[in-house]
Amino acid sequence: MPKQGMAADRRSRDEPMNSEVDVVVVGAGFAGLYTLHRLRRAGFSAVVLERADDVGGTWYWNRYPGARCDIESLDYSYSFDPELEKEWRWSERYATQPEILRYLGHVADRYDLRRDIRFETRIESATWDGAARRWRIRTDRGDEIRCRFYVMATGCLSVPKTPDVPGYGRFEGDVYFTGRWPHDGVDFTGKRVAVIGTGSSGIQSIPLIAEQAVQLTVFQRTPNFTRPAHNGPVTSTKKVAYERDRAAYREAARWSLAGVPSERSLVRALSVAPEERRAAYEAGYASGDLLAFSAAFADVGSNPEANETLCEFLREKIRSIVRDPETADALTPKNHYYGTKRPCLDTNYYETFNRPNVRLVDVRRDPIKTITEHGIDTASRSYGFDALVFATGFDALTGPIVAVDIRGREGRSLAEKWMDGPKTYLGLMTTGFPNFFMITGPGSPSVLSNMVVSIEQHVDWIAACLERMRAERLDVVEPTSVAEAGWVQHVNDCADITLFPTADSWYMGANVPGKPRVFLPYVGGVDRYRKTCDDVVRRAYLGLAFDGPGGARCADGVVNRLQLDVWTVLDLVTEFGLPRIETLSVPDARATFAAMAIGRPPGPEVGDVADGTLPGAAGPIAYRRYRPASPGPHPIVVYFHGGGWVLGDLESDDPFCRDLCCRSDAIVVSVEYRLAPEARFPAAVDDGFAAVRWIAANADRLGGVPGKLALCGWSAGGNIAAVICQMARAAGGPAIVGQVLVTPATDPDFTRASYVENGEGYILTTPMMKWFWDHYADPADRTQPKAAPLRARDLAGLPPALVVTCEFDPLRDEGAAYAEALAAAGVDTRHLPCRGQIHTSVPAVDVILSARGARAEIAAALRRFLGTTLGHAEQRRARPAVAAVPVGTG
Ligand code: NA7
Repeated sequence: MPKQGMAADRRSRDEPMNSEVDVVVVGAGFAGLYTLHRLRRAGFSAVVLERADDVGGTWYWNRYPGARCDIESLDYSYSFDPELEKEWRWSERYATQPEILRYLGHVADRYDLRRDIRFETRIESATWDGAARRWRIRTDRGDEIRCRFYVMATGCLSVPKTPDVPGYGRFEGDVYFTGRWPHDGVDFTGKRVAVIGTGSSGIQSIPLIAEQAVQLTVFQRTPNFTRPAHNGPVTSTKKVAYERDRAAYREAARWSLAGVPSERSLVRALSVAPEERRAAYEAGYASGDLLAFSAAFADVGSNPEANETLCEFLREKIRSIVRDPETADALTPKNHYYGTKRPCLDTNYYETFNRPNVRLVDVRRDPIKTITEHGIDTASRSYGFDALVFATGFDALTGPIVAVDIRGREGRSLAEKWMDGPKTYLGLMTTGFPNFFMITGPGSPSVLSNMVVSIEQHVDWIAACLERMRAERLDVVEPTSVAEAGWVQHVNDCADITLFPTADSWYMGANVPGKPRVFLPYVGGVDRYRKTCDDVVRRAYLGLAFDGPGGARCADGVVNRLQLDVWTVLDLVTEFGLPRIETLSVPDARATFAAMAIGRPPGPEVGDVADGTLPGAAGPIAYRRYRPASPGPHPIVVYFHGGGWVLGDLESDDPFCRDLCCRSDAIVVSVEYRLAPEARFPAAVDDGFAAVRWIAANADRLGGVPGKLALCGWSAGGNIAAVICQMARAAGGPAIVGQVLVTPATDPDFTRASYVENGEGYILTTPMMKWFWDHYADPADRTQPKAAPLRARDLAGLPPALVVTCEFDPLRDEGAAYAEALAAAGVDTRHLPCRGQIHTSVPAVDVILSARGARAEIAAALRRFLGTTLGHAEQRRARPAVAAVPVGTG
């Protein structure tokens, strides 16, 4: 085995401990120290088991040259005690590892924590004893400790990955690991040194090693995005903001995106002029703030094109610093989006490659064949070294937890349960493992946040839960499988609207061979996560089953069923305080409806767009034709906009029409039917039917293929499309090859469950829907199939249908009922229920990214109806859009 530069292995003289405590905590870093303090304060007995011979956790082990935090120290420190805040002064903006370690030592002393920490003790197994309702903890020193609660405070990046480099172990010179650095330092003077790995640890240590070594060779597999930290004294703006009102500053951090006070940006990088974008990037670059780019624009974490503008900006910076063009090129990240691998802050990283004693080996071009006794052989040559430094990273998030043999109910192993990826409730607990908690576990913001803020939040939540259990005489708590499955789904849904899953990163478990590819942290943000945890408590500890002398209780259910981007939109609507449509005059309602579209993403480019008029039922009506960029002729989709028969025009669903046109590779003709109350029922459907007849008869003129015509409509437009299909059937034409009804109004029965469950809070409300019907049709007319297509006596012989419904839509159940009725009548029907979506989700192109899948399904259905193949434009539109997500932190 390689020689490891480790601290002397001091053994304490304590005898094995056989005792019982309320809580065993594993790890004495930021998380373990605060857990111990908080639990003691709450009157619980606790012992902390720590492998090292002192406190510090990650800051105990990672002593490599240049090791610093890259969240500002003022933020990266405890907030639980104002007195502690007052007495500690950070000497730098980004403190070095020794200073952070001193801070943690100070905290341990100040709160007299060491007396309950058992150092140099490795936990070997933790087994739940169901009969005794206790965990049995065994250590490598022969301790057997029984406890009611077991808390893993083991950090997210504490198990170094065994380097997967051929020949590992052969080298006879000095071998170092950034994550296990010798306590008395290393002097590389006169040495030929190799560093393998260019993540944060490599990037921080390389400039300092280069200053000592006679020659430094950096073996790089993936170039990372890094930029200058501009370290120095704590910035005056930060200091002023903090000193003005410390409590308010800390509270702002707790309710921020990433655990550092900042606003969520609503501006899209692609919506501003290139100069404005560049100015924002320059400011972010100059700030030395890791989070500056996520704070600048809302879409860099989710839209590839937006992200690319930032990548290119940063690539330019690299080219401007590194003198040798070949080295500059090799150092330039090209295979991942900014933020999808942990971005870094550095001091003189790129400048280091201008030094004559530093060279870069790009192992993707010249792979490492093997480590040898004296150096490294690549495919093209042999390198001789005196020392090797592995900066090859960690088995992140899950590694430290499954490193312990944890056995829950019926002896089930946690490692086995997590074989295909971690399954947790809130990243705090896991089903089948009662009274077991993780601090910043997988499925919580953890590594995407300022860790200290997230640690405090978890510890406080756990302590409150234990206090409640004590008060109510409950002794066992465990998440239900429903709650856990719901949370796992939510974590994945959130990740799926970001660019994170596109990268081979440790966030995805991709750095450890054989590890399942699953996005590990929670990307919804610190603020939303905190709100979720608070909601769980408020809703009688939703999803947790309790048991004990005080009784058994469980409020089962899933927290956060809304999609993350829907949640964002609803928050914005609340924040803007939009008036209730049904309280307005019709002109004001129309003005409000139109104003809601201002500033939204425009939707994709199409081949061309032309406006015209066609004969409606009572005079000319306007239409807009969207033609794909591909060569025609194309089949035609006639589209009817939404707006409750009262609102809307050709502009209102313009982005959705573009999206439909691109994705289905069909001409989309959007039709402007007459609106109520000026033209009440049946004006809209009569206009629509007249339009469809005219379009069918004039397909050639529109660039279309005669006989290939489908209908699509959203909301009231879905109602119109459904009714027209019935009218065309009755009239014997024109031929309609398919209908796509997106959250359609099919029946004015306000007693359906979805009108009750979703009547308020999801943009379209039950009162608004009543207002629409009142303007549109007299009560006597509403039950006619021409107003309520669900009421038709016979639905047989209608065109094949796709009916889309959304979970949080008052119209959900009437849409589902129509799909069911169509299918029962023998119509080829597919019902697409959209989880976590609201009435307005599907047409919200590039805003509700989580509805992308539904939009793709709609296009697929249209292509199937129309007999077209996948358009090239559809392939291009892989992943657009807007979702404010943190792009990497502590
Ligand atoms: P990281 O960020 O996981 O970086 C590890 C680096 O080592 C990364 O560049 C890897 O390349 C590289 N690596 C790993 N295995 C190999 C092999 N076999 N061959 C060549 N290169 C390899 O860990 P860090 O310690 O730097 O940072 C961890 C976090 O700590 C950091 O993000 C902060 O949050 C604090 P790859 O990218 O996988 O191609």
